[in-house]
Formats: sequence, structure tokens, C-alpha cells
Amino acid sequence: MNKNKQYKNLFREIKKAIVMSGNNVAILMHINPDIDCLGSAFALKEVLEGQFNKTVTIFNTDTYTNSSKKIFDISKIKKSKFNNKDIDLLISVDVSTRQRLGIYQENYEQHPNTIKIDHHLNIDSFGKIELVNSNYSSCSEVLLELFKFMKVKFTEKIATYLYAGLSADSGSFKNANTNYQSFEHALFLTKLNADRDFINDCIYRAEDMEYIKVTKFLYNHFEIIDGQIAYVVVTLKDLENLGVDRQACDGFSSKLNSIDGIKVACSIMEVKEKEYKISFRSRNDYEISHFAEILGGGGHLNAAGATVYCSKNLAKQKAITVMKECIIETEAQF
Ligand SMILES: [Mn+2]
Repeated sequence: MNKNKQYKNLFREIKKAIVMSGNNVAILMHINPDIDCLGSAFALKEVLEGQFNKTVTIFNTDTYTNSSKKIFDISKIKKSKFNNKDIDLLISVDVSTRQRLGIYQENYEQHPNTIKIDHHLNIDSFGKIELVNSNYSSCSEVLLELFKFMKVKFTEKIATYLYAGLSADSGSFKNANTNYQSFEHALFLTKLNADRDFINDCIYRAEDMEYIKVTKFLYNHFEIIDGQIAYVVVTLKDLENLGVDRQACDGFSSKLNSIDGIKVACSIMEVKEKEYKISFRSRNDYEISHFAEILGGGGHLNAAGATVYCSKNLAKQKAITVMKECIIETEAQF
């Protein structure tokens, strides 16, 4: 069966599952949801409530960046646990592995009626129905295609949510995951009056004092190795001194990777004692995701991450080792 037909069948299956299911739908996002994850969740909620008469709750226990707070009504997200018998259908968006469901992992695994919608490489199958297209730069685009099939009426609000996800995950069409489809989808959403200016303001012209403060910290503390690797370590003490939470440092690895000559970069964030979250970014040819996997993580080819459980120095060493390996192995193929 060709790919298009496969997707059509999946779209049909999902539409049927939505129509046939009971009233109560829960949407689950990944831990520390980014704008693509939130855009997907809010667009889907809007569609299911407005056009399929469902009662939809988005669940997540984390905190959000200022940009996210401007775009989405965060107060609509429930932080509580729920009982599976109160939910008829569970849909995850932008969640690549079951661990990333956080405290809702067990709910999802035990629920009879689950749909996984995502755009990461499908390395963990955990949905009863799975719509995963890793050719798309954002999960929002996977939903866009599903909505088209479902003959959804794209309101400006829905178009704007999806555009936010597409814009953020493609790095405003600059990341390596951007392709002709990203532009086609952007065109489609623009024709539907997605509020690009509002989204650009919220994401790219949002340099408030907190942003300036953490950026100053970044440029004072990053290290460069051989002119081609850059990294920064941020401890809990640093966050405390800065008076910000971890999400405020979300863009660090991308910023370091955009320095001229830097092939691979990462931020190493202390989560708690002996737990460090490493976020990698790399230039086109350097596929860092394969090396994040060595550390038990994963992600996209040029944007991946891993969590390591060790001392700060060892975390740093591990990150540097895989970044060096990435460069050596990539250049051996040139
Ligand atoms: Mn995404």
C-alpha cells in the first residue's frame, strides 16, 4: 500500500474513533510542552469541542514560557490526575515516547481507546491508533492534514494555533527540518488568516528583561571546544540566582549552535542532584540524534536530547564525548 493511502486509512480510522467515542476526551502533551505541542493540543481541543461536540480537557503538570503564556490560555490546562473511567478517548500530541507522558503514562497505557499523533521518528509505539509523520517539521502539520481530511472548518483561531506550532518547531523556517511542505502548510494557514504577526510578536519579538538576563548569563558562561563545539552548564544554583525556571533557558542550545563555525552545541541543565538534561542542536549534516541515543535519549536529527544521572562533571564529559563523536563520524563520510 502506498504511503498516501496508508495515511488516508489512518485519517479515516481516527475520524471514526472520534465520532464513535463517548463525550469525554483528554489530550495529553509531553513533559515541558513547547509551542508545537501546545498549538497541537489547543487546535485539537478547539476542533473537537466546536465541531464534534466533545468535552475536551488538556492535562499537563508543567510550567510554561512567557511566549506560550501569551499565545495560549494556560489556565485551561488541568494539572490534576484523572481516572480512566471518566475519559472515553485519550489523544497524545507531539509525544515521542511513553516516558514523556510524565505522570499520565499509566493512564495512557491502560486506556482501551488511545490515539498517538506525532512527527518524531516512531521509536516507541504506545497508541492503539498511531498517526506519525516524521516528514513534517511540526506535529501541528500532522493535525492540519488530519483536519483537512475530516473536513474541519478552519477558524482563524485554529489556523493561528497551528501556525504557531509550525513556526516554532521549524525555527521560523530556519531549522533543517523545514521542507517544501512546511511552506505549503504555512501558505495554507496564511490564506485562512492565521495571525502571523501576533505569533511573530509572541515568539520572536518577546525579548523581555528575563530573556535579556538569561541570555547575558549564557554568553558569559558558555565554552567552546576546537572552534566547533559549544556548550553551557546551568545548575539549580544558577537558576536560583537568576530567579528563573528551567524553561527560561530553552533556547540556549540553538543560540550556541548559531555561532559561526559551531557544528554541534548543547545546554546541560541540572534538574536535581545527579540528574542533568542535555539538549543538543547541530548543523544539517551532523545528525546528533543518533548520538543522543547513546546517552539514552533521542529526538530529531538536528535537535535531540537526553537525561543523564551522574555528577555535573561526568554529565559534561558525556555530552562533549558524543558531540566529538558526532563530528568525527559525520566527517568520515564526507
Ligand atoms: Mn513538535
